[in-house]
Amino acid sequence: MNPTRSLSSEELRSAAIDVLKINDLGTMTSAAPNLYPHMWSWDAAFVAIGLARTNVPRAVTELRSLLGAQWSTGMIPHIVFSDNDTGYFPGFDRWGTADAAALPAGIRSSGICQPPVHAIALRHIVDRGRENGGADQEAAEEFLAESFDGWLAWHRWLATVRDPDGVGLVEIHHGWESGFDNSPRWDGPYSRIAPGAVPAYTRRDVLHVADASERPDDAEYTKYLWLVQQMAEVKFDDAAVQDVVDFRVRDVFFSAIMAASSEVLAGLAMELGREQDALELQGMAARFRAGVASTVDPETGLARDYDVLAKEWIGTETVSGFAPLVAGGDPALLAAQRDLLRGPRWMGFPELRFPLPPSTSPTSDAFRPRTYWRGPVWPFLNLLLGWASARDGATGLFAELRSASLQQLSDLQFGEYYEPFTGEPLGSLAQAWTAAAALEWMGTAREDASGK
Ligand code: 9WN
Repeated sequence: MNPTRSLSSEELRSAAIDVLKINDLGTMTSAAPNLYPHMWSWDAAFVAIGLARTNVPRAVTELRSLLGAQWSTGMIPHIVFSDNDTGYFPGFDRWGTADAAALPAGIRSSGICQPPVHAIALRHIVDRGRENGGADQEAAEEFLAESFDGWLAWHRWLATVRDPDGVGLVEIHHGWESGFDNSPRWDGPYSRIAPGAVPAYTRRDVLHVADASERPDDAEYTKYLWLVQQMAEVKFDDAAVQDVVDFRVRDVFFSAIMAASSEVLAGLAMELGREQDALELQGMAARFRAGVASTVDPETGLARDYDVLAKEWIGTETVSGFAPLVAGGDPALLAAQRDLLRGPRWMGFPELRFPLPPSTSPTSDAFRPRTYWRGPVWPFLNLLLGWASARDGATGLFAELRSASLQQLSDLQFGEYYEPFTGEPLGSLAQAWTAAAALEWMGTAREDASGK
């Protein structure tokens, strides 16, 4: 791109569409061309949001493929392996899920999950389908009716198996389940894990990035594999996993997505005339919203995770502290969180290339500007924060996030994550959910910036 010329939105749109085409494996989209040659659960939801802006039936196919991998328990696995099984470790064999009773026949998947963004994606598909009318609307409505029970089973599984005590927080058993793999949020829980013998392995992820130090280190990776091994030993049986696994954390950001998505799914249930299900889902939304709000540290104003095994709060200043903004709820809490987000520890930190929240606050000792979840800016997260802002009428914040995101993404690299001070794209390029975020930002109307 010629830096002296400003980019037209048509150029950005067509580059983003190309990235989704490069990653298109037919009935699923790889998260990235080389580093991640399979379908990831929460990536698929964001990809579907982007695809709904350009091709509603293809967006439907994306979610249909993901739901096709749903376990008989209701869990939606975090990776659905494509046949393209060359470039990613750990692959299906190393996961050991072939022996899991709940794995559907003919499916190759991992045995853990990721945050439930899917109902939000379904809402986008239905809305775009209705806007377009005709065959798009038909495809969207048909998919809504056909898939509703699957999404409901997914939410029920999370609400029971992963929150057995009804505290309104989802318990996770691996940093990968959070989607924030090596975030400093998890340093405490991981520091207490002493892995047993893990069979020798060769990492492949480090071959696909310019600098291996951007990725989690080998000691972290061995712990990741140790947890997989612990779960595989009990064949990924839900009750047994909870007893044996060395990582048990109530993840506040996952819980916030659960709250927001349950509310959205309740709305879709009403449209289908399923009032009982809508009430149940509204109940889940309220419970997880309250759970998220209950974690807020009165001193920092940030929401916190809870380490179940160590019985302690995790207060590291990461972007997950803004979970209430995703969950929605008490207007005073949300207003305070918006002020904090715009303030000097986050979007207002003076040296940022674009005023967008880094994954860890630059004021934190744990901040590392180039290392994965320890500091870089992740574009898909900004889209999620923008969506939640628009939902809550925070049109000012929405417009700020939108404008800065479109500037960031006009480099046409669609980086997995970005260095906060230089704006350099890092990790994988041509990352599918980054391209999808660009398409969705472009599709949303510019909102009146005079709002909250
Ligand atoms: C492990 C695919 C996924 C994202 C996660 C991100 C990263 C995988 C990895 O890539 O995780 O699941 O190998 O690092 O952390 O959020 O879904 O894009």
